[in-house]
Formats: sequence, structure tokens, C-alpha cells
Amino acid sequence: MSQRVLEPSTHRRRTTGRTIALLLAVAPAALVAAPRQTIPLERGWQVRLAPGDAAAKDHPKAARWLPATVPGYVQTDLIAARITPDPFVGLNEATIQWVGRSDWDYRGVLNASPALLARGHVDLVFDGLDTFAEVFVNGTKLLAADNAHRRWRADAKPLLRAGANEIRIAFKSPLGVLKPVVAGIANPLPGEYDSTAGDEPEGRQTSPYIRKPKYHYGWDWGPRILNVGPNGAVKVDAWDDAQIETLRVQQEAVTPGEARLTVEVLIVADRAATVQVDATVTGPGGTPVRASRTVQVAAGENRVAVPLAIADPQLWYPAGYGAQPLYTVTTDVSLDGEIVDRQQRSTGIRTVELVREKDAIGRGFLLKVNGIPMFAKGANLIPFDSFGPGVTDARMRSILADAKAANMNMIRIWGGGMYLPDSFFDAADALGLMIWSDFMFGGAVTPYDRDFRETVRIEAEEQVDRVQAHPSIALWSGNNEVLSGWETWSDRTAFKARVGAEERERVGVGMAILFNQVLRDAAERRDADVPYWPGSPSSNYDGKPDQDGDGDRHYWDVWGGKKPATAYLDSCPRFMSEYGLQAMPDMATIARFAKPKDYAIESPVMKAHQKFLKGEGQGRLLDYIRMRYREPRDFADFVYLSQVMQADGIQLGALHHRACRPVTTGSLYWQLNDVWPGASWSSIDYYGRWKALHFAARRFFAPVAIAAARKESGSTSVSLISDATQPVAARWIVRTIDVTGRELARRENAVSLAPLSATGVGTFTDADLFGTADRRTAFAVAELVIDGRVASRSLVSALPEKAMALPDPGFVTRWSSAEGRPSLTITATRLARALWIDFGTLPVQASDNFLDLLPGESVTVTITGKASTASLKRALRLRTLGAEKAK
Ligand code: BMA
Repeated sequence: MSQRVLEPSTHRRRTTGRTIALLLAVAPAALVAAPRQTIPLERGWQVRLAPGDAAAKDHPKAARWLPATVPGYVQTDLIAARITPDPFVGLNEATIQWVGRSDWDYRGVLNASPALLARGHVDLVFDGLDTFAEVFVNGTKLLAADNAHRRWRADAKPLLRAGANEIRIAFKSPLGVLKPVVAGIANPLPGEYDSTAGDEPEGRQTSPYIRKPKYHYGWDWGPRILNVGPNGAVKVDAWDDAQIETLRVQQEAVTPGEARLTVEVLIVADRAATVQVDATVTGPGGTPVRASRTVQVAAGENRVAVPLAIADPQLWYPAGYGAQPLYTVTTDVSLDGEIVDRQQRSTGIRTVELVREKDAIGRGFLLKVNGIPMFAKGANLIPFDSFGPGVTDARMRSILADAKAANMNMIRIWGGGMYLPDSFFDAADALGLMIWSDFMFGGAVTPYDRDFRETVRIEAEEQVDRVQAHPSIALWSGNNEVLSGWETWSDRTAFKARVGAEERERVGVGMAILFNQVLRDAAERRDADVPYWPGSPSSNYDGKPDQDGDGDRHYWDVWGGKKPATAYLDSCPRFMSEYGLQAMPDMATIARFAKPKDYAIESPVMKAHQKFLKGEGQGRLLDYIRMRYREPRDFADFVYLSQVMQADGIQLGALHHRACRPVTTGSLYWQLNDVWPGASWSSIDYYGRWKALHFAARRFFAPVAIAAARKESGSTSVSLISDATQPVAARWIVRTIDVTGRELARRENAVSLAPLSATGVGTFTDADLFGTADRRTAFAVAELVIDGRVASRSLVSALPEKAMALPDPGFVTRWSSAEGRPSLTITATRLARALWIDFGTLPVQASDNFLDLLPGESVTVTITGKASTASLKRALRLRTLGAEKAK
């Protein structure tokens, strides 16, 4: 097969960098101070097993050159070429493991014109190489890479000739490189999850020693797929005398009358010269503000700061508090009157403060944006896919839009994944979502050697520089669970005992230097506008991590510790950054990876798609269902009940956290999304389908809400919650009704909801609420009424639903059409608890779902997705916790 030529791409796709290729098709030869030219190299790449790799015996087709997607992973190329089956289906995860254990060669051709070769520098830039790679140009080594979270750049000009040039990237298997290293270490560092593929001895993980997305090694919600390949864009970057390496935008001071910004460029110059830096900020109104500086630069790196003042700045607000106006910052660097480079950033003006006041309980964790105290409502984001580089901007945007639709205002990017592209932050900026951004450490204890610290420093500085202008970034955080793990996890306690005091000290101090100095410096110096937090959970080294009274908290006694969801009610943490319950995805999603014969709770396929305790999570799901609900009638009922259990449980926790304001200032449940189709804590599944939890979140995170939380002791507290910045006139009503709608008791009152607060209405015993009513059929209904409309409702029963006598709701349905979409009205004759409007395996979604309907109440939903009304009618099934309608 002949090699194809890499050519500048003509179609648009996501690039992770933000360099603007200046408007030149061909660089004119021998012109001094020509503009920088950036050419993406995306086309014509090929990949094959490295010659001599043992895998060729079993996979001979992989030994021949195959088309490769760049950026991308060899795994997805092999799936596309049908050399290895889709690992998301059935038990196929096992059959892709050989790929990450093999070495791979990529090749492509760079066609260099004389004009290109006349440039002062012709750099090859790799926005990502995952992970151990060597790059050769025409057979000569250009660079070696060993960190998938960094950018790699080298001047290839000395190796290039006019015409075709071969670019080869030789990737070594991450396991192949590190297993012998770890085998030689007496006490290897504790890592994350042990290999489920039998390719690493238990307790001897290689993952602590590599800078690669940690979830590739398998997580408790995702498969083990050790991806290999260029995970970022590959570019040619041609320039002569000077180029802009980074552009940062920093807020110096923001008042209602003026925002003072500093635009800082890092200029890399080839020689000493006089350069002019022009900065322009264009606001939402379109009027540009300009400032210039003429400076003398030396050969090498030069930082030039250009101060700018914007009169009457329009502030960026988180969703729910105001608009999201954005400003465009453009900088031009000129030499001898010619613009040689231009870079652009989109930014927003806002202030972010982390208030850590000491009080009787400990120390708070309150984010203030533009001076407004925030209650953070949201979820934790894991990577969008097992195969990161293939994720489109549209997919990222749609998950974030779904988060906002569920009244979230904050998303935490969890540290076991990868740094996300600018387009992710663009979407968050536009939607008004605050982003809590972990540095990429998933839980493993970190090495303390100098080289490791240095590569992390470079990685962190590059990543902060790249995205710091985005107003959505509200916090940088050092890691996920590394600090709390070091304190309490049993493997770490055993490690500390085993290695003795000196090594224990070295490891502990190494982590403190990394998270409290190296990463703190990278974040605070390069993004001084937002706070740095050394780890999630932590108390900023003021005390032990993961305390209720201080800092942020990951609470896993529910699910991990098997406690019932009511345990969420036992305390008011300062900021709950993780808590969660699992659920199955919908049958429509299950049908994508399983066959009807696999539709059993503990079938091998279902267990393979349940990563918690290697499949034991299925039993845990059943345990949680049995705590409160009926025994599943069949597999589809198990799926339904798992979602009801998850939604009810997280609702209880989230509303309790909101009711704990001002002690508690945030509630981020685990987890928003999935990397593949399977059972997990997500509220949106891999194919974007909302689980019951996501519909519930839209209600329990609504700006005003009523919380009625019953402890197992039998006392129910009722609270009114408002995120509004102004008082809201409302009425609360607590009624006791039976399942036929008979009202047994009623309490109510008019109130003015105080802004940004939670107010207790009262605590009621079961006797107060239910008196002598038959508790098998009685519910307390707490409602918040605003402008005559029920704005929020919570249902409470004295008995778990499994011990109640919930009737068949006696539904009446009516189909119509709204704006060209099928629309369904459902009326309940008797109380319907946890109604799920189910279309089986049809790929559709109802506009609302997981509803409680009181006797006589109706709901109308529209249906989106590909299915005729006739097939919708046929597939429709209305599931509830009540008795099934007699057939
Ligand atoms: C938390 C997270 C993840 C994990 C989740 C569920 O600790 O940080 O590492 O997936 O729990 O177990």
C-alpha cells in the first residue's frame, strides 16, 4: 500500500489548541517577518503493529498499514477496520486487551514546499501523545514523549527536505514499558483499581508511574482500555522571528464602573528585536478597547503585559444569577510593521472568591461570584467516552446543556480523566456553568522523584495557560481523593506500615510538595482570578481531609458503606462534592450491548457492564431496591426500580444539603455521565438518555424548592429553599391524603422566602402527620405554591413503599400532537408514585418523566426521537410503584 500525503485539512473539526492560523495559504519565500502559519496534519495517517511485535501472530491484519484517525487511538482504528470487535458490546472488552499490550507505529507524510522550508522555524507540534512515544522525521529521532497530558513541540526544520517527508510515531505499550520497572520495586506505590484483565499482579499497578488518563486502567464505572495513539492534534507550526507561545487574560480589579485587565503574552523570539504588542478587547456591545506596547525582546522567552481598562463592564454570571456576556481578547505581535502572530481568547468578567470563615462547626467552603454567595448545584463529570479524542463538540455541549436544563450551576471535572478541550469551556461559558477543575490525579499515590514533579509542573502550567481566560472556571483543585486516600484507605495504611518511617515521610512530603506547592503555584500564578484547592476532598491542609465540618466532602457511607439513603440526613457537610447511588441505564441502552438472553440481573454480560466490585454491584443494586421497594417482577422492572431507588435517594440527599444552607454551600452528586453503556452512578447514560435521576434533578435543583425529609426515627423536617436574590412571596401547604385523594389533614401558611437561604417550617412526628390514618395508603404532601402554582412538591410516607398498599393508579391516556411531535396526556385516578413513561427499547425520550401524580392529576409530555406514533402507542408502558393493572 502506498503512503498517502498529509495535507492541510480543509474541513473544520475540533482542535485542542487555540492558535489562529494567520490568513496565508502559502508562506512567501524569503520574506522577513512573515506571519506564523499553523497547518493541522490530520489526513493520510496510517498505523500498524510495530515490526516484530508478538501480537502479529494472532492479529496478522494489524501488522499491515491501516488507515488511522488523528487525533485518535489505534483502538478505534482497529474497531473501524473490524480487526477487533466493538468492546462496548457483550463480553468484548476482554478481546481488545491485546492492543494496549502491543507496540504501534504511525506514519504519515508531510509535503514541504520550498516556501515552508524557507521559514525560520518549522516546528512539529503534538497536542497530545498517549503516552510513550518517539517521533522520527525521515528516520531521524525528533523527540521522545512520556506524558499524555502535555503538548510536545520540536523544530523539525533541520530534518525536513523539499517534497515528501516521512513522519513516524513509534508508540510503546504502557504496560510493556512499566511492568518491568514496577517488578523491580520492592514496595510499589498504591494505585487505583487492580487490573481486571489479569495483566498486572494484584497490588503491583503501573498506573501510579504514568501520566496518562487513569480511567483507561479500568474504573468502577468503565472498562479497561489502555488506549494508545496521538490523543491531540498534530500540527506544523511555521514562524520566523517571533511567535506568541501563550496568551493569558488576568483580572486585576473589577468594580461596577471599571474592569482592569492585564493581557499577558509569552513571546518566543528568535533574536533580539523591537516588537509591538497590540491588545484589543471587544465586548458584547461590539466597541473595542485597545492598548499597545512597544518593547525590546531578547532571543528566547519574553513576557509582555498589556494593561487595559474596560468601562462599565458587563459581568458574567453563573446560570440563574444573570447573563453570560463574553469578551474577545485579540493580541497581535508585530515586527517591523508586519503582524507576525495573532492569538485570540474568549473571556468573561467576574470575580470568584472562596470564603473559608471559621465558625462553631469548623470552617466553611463558600464560593462567591460577583459577591453573591453561591449554593453550588450540580454533578461530577467523568470523561465523555472511553475514547476521548473522538468526542464531538456537539456531544459535550449536549451533556452540558442537559446539566443546565436540570438547574445545575456547577460541574466538577473529576481528576481521573483528561483535560478537556477549549470547546468544552466555551460551552460552559455560554451556559453559565461554573467549572470545578481537578488536575488529573485519580487516586493513586504519586511518585516523589524530580522528573515526575517536573513533568507535572509543565503539564499543569500548559493546561492552566490554555484555558484560564474562560469565566466558567471557578476553582482549580489538585486531585481526586489522593489526600483522603493516603489518610484512610487500607492499602495505603498497609503500605505505610510496610515501608517504614523514612519512605513514608518521603512519599507524604512528595505529595504535599506536588499538591500544595507545584500545582498551587501553577494555578495561583497563572490564574490568579480563581481559588486553588489542593484536593477533593480536603481541608486545604488546615486539618484532615474529608471532614463534615471543614472543606469539601466525599460521602460514600451510602452505597459503598451499604447505609440507607436516609443516612444522608445525619449531618450537614460544608460542601458535598461527591455522593451517589447507582442505577441501570434504560432498556433502550441495554439493548445496544446485550441480547434478550442476557436480560438477567447477574448474567455474564450484565455483570461485565457493572464495574463496581467486578460485577457485584448488581447485588448491591438489588439490596438497595429491597430496602425500600418491591421485589423486581422481571428484568425490566429491576431496571425501573434501580432508577427509582437512585432518584429518590439522591433527591433526599440533595434537598437535605440545600436545606442545610448556610452550613452547606454545595451539592454535587456522583456522577453526571458515562464513558460506555453500563450500570453506574450516572444520571445521563452513554447514549444521552436521562435516567429518572436527571428528571428528578431538574425538580430538586429548581431555584425554589420545598424539602420534606423523614428520618428513620419518624420525624420529618420541612424546609423552604430559595436561590433567588430577591424575596419571593409563597405559600407552603402540608397535607395528608390517602391514595384515593381523600384529605386527612392540612397545615399551611403564607411566607416570604428570604433570598439565598433555607428556612425551616417545622419538624413533624409521624403522629403529627399521619394521626390514625392507615399508613399503608397515606402520604404527606408538602407543597410550595407561588402565584397559585405548585412550584415544588415532596411526598413522604411513614412506611417504605414495599410495606404500603399502593393501588393501580387507573391511568387514562390521550394522544395528540404538539409542534409536530407526538404528545401524551396521562391522568391518574388514584395516586401514582414514581410513574415512568416507558417505551421499552424504542430510541425516544419523554419531555418529563419519573413523576408522582396525585389522584385526579394529569401530565402532558411530548416525545422526541425516531418512532412513529403507532409504534409509541404499541410500546407504551406506564410503570409505577403501585399494583399492576389486571389484564
Ligand atoms: C469516588 C470517585 C470515583 C469513583 C466513585 C464511585 O470516589 O472519586 O473514583 O468512581 O467514587 O465509587
